[in-house]
Amino acid sequence: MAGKAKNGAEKPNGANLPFLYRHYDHETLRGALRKMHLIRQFEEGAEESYMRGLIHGTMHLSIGQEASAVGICLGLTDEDQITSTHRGHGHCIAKGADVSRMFAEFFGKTTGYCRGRGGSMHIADVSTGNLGANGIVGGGLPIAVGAALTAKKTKSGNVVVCFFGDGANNEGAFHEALNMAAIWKLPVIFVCENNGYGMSTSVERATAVKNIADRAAAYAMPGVIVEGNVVSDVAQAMHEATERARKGEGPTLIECKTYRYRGHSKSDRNRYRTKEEIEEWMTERDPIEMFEAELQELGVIDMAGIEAIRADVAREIAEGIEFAKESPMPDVANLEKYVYTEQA
Ligand SMILES: Cc1ncc(C[n+]2csc(CCOP(=O)(O)OP(=O)(O)O)c2C)c(N)n1
Ligand SMILES: [Mg+2]
Repeated sequence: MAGKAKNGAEKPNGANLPFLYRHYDHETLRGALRKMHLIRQFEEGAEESYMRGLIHGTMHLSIGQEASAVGICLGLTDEDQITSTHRGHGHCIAKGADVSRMFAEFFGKTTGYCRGRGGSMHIADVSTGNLGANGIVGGGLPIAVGAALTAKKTKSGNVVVCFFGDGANNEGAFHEALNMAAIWKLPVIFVCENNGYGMSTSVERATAVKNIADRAAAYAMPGVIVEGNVVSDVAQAMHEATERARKGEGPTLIECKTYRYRGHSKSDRNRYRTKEEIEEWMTERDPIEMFEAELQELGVIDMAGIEAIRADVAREIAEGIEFAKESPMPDVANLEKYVYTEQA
């Protein structure tokens, strides 16, 4: 099964399968599969709601990248923190967000995570350790370093995960953040979701090094390349990085090679890539299908169990959309409230 895709990703061979089996019980693994379905169906539901005119503005879907969000967050506690990106729905859900409140936020309703003020690109939920999505490419990097400095100074034992895209690796903030995290040995894990493109620009055209993980050498930290669509590979790399961070040995850069099925945002017409390339990822490397096959192979779940998960997730998504539809709109007189520091 070995072979390379256009962005240099190896085809998965399941070599790290035993890792998941050794470290997580069956219920946790079935929960991870459920979360992947929840992310996928949430985004499909959001996409449909957008088409129906229920959501305004734009949104960035991470369909196809679910293994990275779930594999990274699998071993984290609610006290461990993440910073996310403009393509952050999967990160929020993987870290424990409630899809009803997410839909409500997308619909601009008062019951949303930011009372309808933020929308798709600004969901934050400190109660589950989500410090927030960020519309500024690379914007989460310095925030994660600051949060990790807090964790170190307060000796909390928590780690901070910073998700970012391949496009962010050429931002100054990326280099400053990695350097500072390394010299201070901060408990932060930098997770680059390399989906091959920053808008319409391929990684090959924009980045001098072959792998983004190669950048780690300049900041004296491990740089690990993983099959970003294979949950077990992602989770194993993350486990090692987390142990290192909790022991006070400092940061790690993990590069998850992955792919987004949808366009960059709602206005993308996919002119910079071929249909065949998209189809190859969808048919041969779909993270959910591969994880389902892995779990069946391990005897963790059977087809009836998978179907039950899909149906249960569909019910949760339908209820979430209904909740959002029925929730009240914010009052125009209050529009400036809750934008900065006001608490509930
Ligand atoms: C500082 C900054 N520059 C440019 C943009 C416009 N922009 C939004 S998303 C994006 C591409 C980001 O690509 P990548 O980091 O690979 O993430 P992906 O969209 O592939 O998930 C750009 C250029 C921005 N939001 N912020
Ligand atoms: Mg990208």
